[in-house]
Amino acid sequence: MKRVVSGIKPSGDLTLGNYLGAMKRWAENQHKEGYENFFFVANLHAITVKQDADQLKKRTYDIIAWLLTVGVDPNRSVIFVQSMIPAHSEICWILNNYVTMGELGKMTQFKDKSAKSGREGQLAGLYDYPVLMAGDVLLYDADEIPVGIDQVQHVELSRSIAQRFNNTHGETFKLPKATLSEKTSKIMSLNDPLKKMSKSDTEDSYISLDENPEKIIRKFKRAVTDSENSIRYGEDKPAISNLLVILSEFTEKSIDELVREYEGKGYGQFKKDIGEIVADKLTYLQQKFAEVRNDESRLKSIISQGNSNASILANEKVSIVKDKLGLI
Ligand code: AQP
Repeated sequence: MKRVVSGIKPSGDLTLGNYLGAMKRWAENQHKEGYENFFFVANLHAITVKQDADQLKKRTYDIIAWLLTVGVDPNRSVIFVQSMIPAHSEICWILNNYVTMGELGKMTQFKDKSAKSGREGQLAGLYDYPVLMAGDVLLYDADEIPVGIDQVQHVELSRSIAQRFNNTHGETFKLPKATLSEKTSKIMSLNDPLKKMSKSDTEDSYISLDENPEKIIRKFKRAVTDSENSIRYGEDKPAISNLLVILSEFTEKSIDELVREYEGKGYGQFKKDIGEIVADKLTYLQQKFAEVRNDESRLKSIISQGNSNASILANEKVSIVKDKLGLI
C-alpha cells in the first residue's frame, strides 16, 4: 500500500490553480488501487504570511468543504487540519536540527516571497516553512506527494532531511517522492503566463473558485495572449498554452483536439468560450459547495475523525524519533 500526503494553505481564496493542480487530482487519485490518501489544511503554513484570524478560520472550513465538493471522500481519504495535530509543530522543531541555513536560503519560494520585504523584514517562519513541510510528510511515512512543480524543491529537501536523520539514527523515515501531473503541474497567471497562478497575487491574475460568472468571463476576456493570432500549444505561446490546458481540463478534450477545433479561429472566440465553459462548471460546483459548507457540524465531525486517524500515525512517529534522540 502506498501512502499519499498533500495539503493546501488557507492563505487566500482557492484558485483554479489549486483546483486543477491539486484538489481535482486528489479526488481522481482516490480511485487508484493500492493507495491510501491523507489530505490536510496547512494552516500552520498559512501564518508564515500575516493572516486575519476570522478569515483563517473561515477558510479552513472552506477548504474542507471544497475538498468534499470536488469529490474527496472522507471514507476513502483521511482529511485533517494541521494545527490540530501538535506532532507537526513538534517534529518541525526536531528536524530543524537536520537542515542548514544554507539549504533553506536556497529555496526559491522563500526567495520569491521574501523579496518584497527585504532581508530585515523576512520572517523566520517563512524561512523555516520547508522544514514544517518535511515534517508534514515524514510523520506519515508518505511515499508520494502530489504537488505543483513549484513544490518539488521542497519535497527534495524533505528527502535530504530524512536521509540525514536516517544516516545518523538508523532507518526512521521513508523518503518521499514528488509526483507531478504532466499538464496541470503549473497553471499560470492570467496576466503573466510566466508566473504561477497564486491566490495571494493580484485579483485579475487568478480565477477564484467562488468567483461569479460575469467576473470569470471578464477575466478570461482580459487574459493576456501571445503574438500571432493562432491557437497553438508550445513554448513560444505560453499564454495560449495555459488557456488550452485550462480548457482541456474543463472539457475533457485533449489539447490536440482543441487545437484542431480552433483552427482558423481568433483569440476573441477562444477566450469567450473558455470563460463561459469555466463559469458554467464553477457555478455548478459553487451550488454544491454552498450545501456542503452550510452543514458545519458535519464538517467538524469529518475533521475530528480525520484528526484522530492522522494523530495515531503522527504521534507514533514522534515518539520513535524522541526515543532515538534521548528526549524523555
Ligand atoms: N497555479 C498552480 N498550478 C498548479 N498547482 C498549483 N497549486 C497551487 N497553485 C497552483 C498546488 O495546490 C496545492 C496547494 O497549494 P497551497 O495553497 O498550499 O500553496 P501554493 O502552491 O503556495 O499556492 P498559492 O495559491 O500560490 O498560495 P500563496 O499565494 O498563498 O502562496 C499544492 O500542491 C500546489 O502545488
